[in-house]
Amino acid sequence: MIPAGTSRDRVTLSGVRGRGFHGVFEHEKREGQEFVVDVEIAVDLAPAGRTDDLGDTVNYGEIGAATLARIEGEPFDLIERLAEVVAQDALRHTAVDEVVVTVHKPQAPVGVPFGDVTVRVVRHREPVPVVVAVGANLPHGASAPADTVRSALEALAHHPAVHGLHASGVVGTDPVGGPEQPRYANAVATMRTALSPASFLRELHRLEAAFDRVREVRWGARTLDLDLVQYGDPADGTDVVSDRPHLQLPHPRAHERGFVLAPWHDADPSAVLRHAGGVVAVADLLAGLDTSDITPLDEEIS
Ligand code: PH2
Ligand code: MG
Ligand code: MG
Repeated sequence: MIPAGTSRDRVTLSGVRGRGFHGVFEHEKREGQEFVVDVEIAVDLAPAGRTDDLGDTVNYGEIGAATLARIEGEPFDLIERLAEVVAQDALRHTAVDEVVVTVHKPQAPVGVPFGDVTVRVVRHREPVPVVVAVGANLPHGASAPADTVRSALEALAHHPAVHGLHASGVVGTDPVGGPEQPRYANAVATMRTALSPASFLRELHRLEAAFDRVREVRWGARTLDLDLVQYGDPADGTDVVSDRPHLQLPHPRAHERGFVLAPWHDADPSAVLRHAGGVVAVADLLAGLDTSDITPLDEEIS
């Protein structure tokens, strides 16, 4: 099944050709032959359409170089295997939700006159754990910040691309940084998603917009803030590290923020975070902080 939220936009690179040594027969491994590969990538193109920034999309030159390297690289018996590794390479890009790879082997030893032989694989991401920090310190309509935080957690839990959401309790916290502003309601939730980091972030921004979030003053008061703290699991090295300005992972300040670490520890006492070149326990980071401003605002939900 295609994960909900997967983009219908596409970047397609077709006819990447090179000489490779893939094949079951000894003469194929010895002499080689031509392989042609098409790569079709599902990636939300709206950000790049807006910013005109190559970093917001997938560079087709990079895809081409990686594909040719696979054609010319380690010989496989099967073109199924060649298609698989090209697809898995493409899925490593933070913007890619899904990829379709077609491998053509026009000179294959088929034994009859033929036009072309192809295999086509469709691959999407496997669900990974993600951590989201929720904050609010302005009323949204008649809703107090703590209720907005609860509604946002509820909406996230019901998002079709989100599975197994587990939320902390909501806490009251002193504002950190920015201008004079009211105290915050904060919470953290862990969940799983098969969306790419870029697509998941877009869904968070959509949810912020649904709560009339305006992006104005940095660190200023807001009706709702949803921050992607971590994507993937640092304990097994599957977490994504990114320093793109709009996709900083892990969140660059999470390690020093009580309003993130305290509710995160509440949601997942064994949580770990990649920090300062290593993997550290959230519990240990939290132990070094003054959290006297942090007060529970309700019982744990969900
Ligand atoms: N968010 C900020 C800046 N400062 N302080 C608290 N206590 N809670 C927040 O969620 C918060 C903040 C920027 O996102
Ligand atoms: Mg924030
Ligand atoms: Mg934010």
